[in-house]
Amino acid sequence: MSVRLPEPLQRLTTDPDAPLRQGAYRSALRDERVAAILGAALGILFSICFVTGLYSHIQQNPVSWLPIRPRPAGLYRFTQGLHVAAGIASVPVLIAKLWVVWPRFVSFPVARRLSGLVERLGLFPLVAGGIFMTFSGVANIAQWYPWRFSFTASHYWMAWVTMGSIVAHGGAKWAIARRTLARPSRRPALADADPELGTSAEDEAGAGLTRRGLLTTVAAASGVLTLTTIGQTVRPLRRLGLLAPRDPATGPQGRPVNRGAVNAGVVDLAQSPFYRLEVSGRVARPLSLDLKDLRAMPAHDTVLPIACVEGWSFSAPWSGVRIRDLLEMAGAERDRTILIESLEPRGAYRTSTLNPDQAADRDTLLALDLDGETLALDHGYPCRLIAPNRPGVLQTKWVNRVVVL
Ligand SMILES: Nc1nc2c(c(=O)[nH]1)N[C@H]1C(S)=C(S)[C@@H](COP(=O)(O)O)O[C@H]1N2
Ligand SMILES: [Mo]
Repeated sequence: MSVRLPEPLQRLTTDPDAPLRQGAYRSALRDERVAAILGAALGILFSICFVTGLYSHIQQNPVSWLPIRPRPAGLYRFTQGLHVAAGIASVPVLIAKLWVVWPRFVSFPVARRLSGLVERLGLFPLVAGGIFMTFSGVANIAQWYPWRFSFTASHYWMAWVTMGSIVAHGGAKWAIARRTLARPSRRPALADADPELGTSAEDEAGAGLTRRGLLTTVAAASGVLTLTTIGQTVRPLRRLGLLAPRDPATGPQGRPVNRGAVNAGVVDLAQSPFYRLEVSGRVARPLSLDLKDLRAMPAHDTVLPIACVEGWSFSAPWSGVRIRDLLEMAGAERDRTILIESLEPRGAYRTSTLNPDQAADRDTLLALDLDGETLALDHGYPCRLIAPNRPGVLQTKWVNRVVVL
């Protein structure tokens, strides 16, 4: 499309001082090649975040046409670790990319052609979306909520806006980026950048940061940020976890906790001698079991991860009663969704559901023990759900009811 803007609008958007202003932002590093490389890196990192983020979304908001399978058991731990690592790695890349292309946002004229104006307006959701996604994600893993709106809803919907803009922008820039990257790299010509300085060839050779230097710095910053954060999941990197909000070895029973029994308001109920686990709903024989009954049932051992959406995780040995044994004992109808309820009086985490495949899995347990000891109160005593390939937020603690829907 090549529609000229009407004359008055052109004049309005044309700044007589344009060359001067642009000169103020001149740097030999602000070139198309650097912009293309950083753009490609951001495109890849954001795509990884988008795909793994969608997976996390359907884990937490199940859809009937794409049921979550219980295997591989460690899949969610991997995808969510990758989500957070790629998001963190993208922070320095995004900052560098914005720095490189900044003069274009403030340049005049805003646009001579309608297509240019459309492209320029399209930068708004791209830039705002990129900044919002990384900022809200990083704030969330640091458990800092400087806003009133729901993190999950806004992070999810803005992901579509951002990804849509990335696809549109990538499409618009594809040809030019390919051409730029296909050309052999040459030293950025500082003399071109600011002719008034009359830079000589000698100055050029020793002039500040090179293009490679800039890209290496950005890559190193990404690497360091990522390494110092994934210590919250990758145990050998634990001691590097300077920026990790969670240490995988600190907490009751040497395991981290997000929300403990006090904050959840379950201290008394969980320790009450009147505690019962009820199995109800579409069952032939509703059950009401106390702790002794649960201990008398066949115990099953497994090693499974708790993988928080925030990216931290730990794998541990659990022992307890299989959900499928409980369902069989109660004479539950087959192929039903199972609701798991907590003693917790309120809050988003007090229930979760299991689809029929998940409920039937041999490793889907109401765990009574962690690391061979009775579950600590903060880890969900008297019993908690633990199931393969599942976000931590759905591993419901302090369970007192299993309902066959
Ligand atoms: N009832 C209840 N279950 C819950 C939670 C909660 O707040 N209430 N937190 C969930 C979250 S977000 C995570 S990551 C895991 C953490 O398990 P842990 O505290 O044993 O490490 O428990 C999950 N189960
Ligand atoms: Mo979590």
